[in-house]
Amino acid sequence: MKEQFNKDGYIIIKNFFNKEEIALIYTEARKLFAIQIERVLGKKVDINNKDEFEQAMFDFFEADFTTFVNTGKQVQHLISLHRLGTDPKIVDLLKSIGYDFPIIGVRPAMQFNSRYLSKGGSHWKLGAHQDWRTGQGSLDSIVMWFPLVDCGEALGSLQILPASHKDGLLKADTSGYLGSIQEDLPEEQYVQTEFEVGDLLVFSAFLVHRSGENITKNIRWSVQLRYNNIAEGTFQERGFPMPYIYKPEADLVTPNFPEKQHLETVFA
Ligand SMILES: O=C(O)CCC(=O)C(=O)O
Repeated sequence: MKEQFNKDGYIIIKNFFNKEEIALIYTEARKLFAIQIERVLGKKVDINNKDEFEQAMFDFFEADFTTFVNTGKQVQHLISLHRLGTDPKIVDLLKSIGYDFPIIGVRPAMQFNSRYLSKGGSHWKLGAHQDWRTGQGSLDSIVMWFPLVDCGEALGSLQILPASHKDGLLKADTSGYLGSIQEDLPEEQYVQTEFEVGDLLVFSAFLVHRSGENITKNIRWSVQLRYNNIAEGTFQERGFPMPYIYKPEADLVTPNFPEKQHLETVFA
């Protein structure tokens, strides 16, 4: 496995996760959205009726963008998602690819990609990029990507350039998530990935990859987990850089809230 990973810069492991553990994350994410869909749109949605639920997601996005974004942020904090990211199976996998001392690179990220969940049409899919530019961790930084639903070309599954991890850090237009590579890339060498629920893609943070084109009316639900190797020499020498910024709002998000009586009710 390590040999293939080092050569190609990625591996796809079929049935790595139990379908049930993935289903739990997917269910909890939809439940969070369903709570706010009911509050904002005034209607109960069946999270298992895919088309009805996803249409309600689009309506919610249009009706109250701020709450939609906040709900999307809460979803990133699901305990089921974080538990999966620290599963011993993942640690063993990292060790089998050569990590002596794995550490979490950044919080897990869940995406729900659809052109109907995008303002201005740009950030529902990412152009060709290398994740190392955002993470800046160990040279053997690893990204794990998996969908919460069966996912192939039509749903815009990830496209990767095999062995591009050895090309170094390529020039990109910004260092942010939307930064895309400005150097010529061999279009014909992209590999279109395909997954069933439970499958896992593991790739080097230097591997060039991009979102596919979701041509369906459905949402592409996916997760990314990122790890660094504390034992990697240049990471230690550079003083363990941490370029992700995580900070609270300076002001109260809900002005004049709470009042004393709210707390009396909570702690009655
Ligand atoms: O899931 C996607 O379409 C893109 C995710 C990705 O490439 C990333 O966040 O690095």
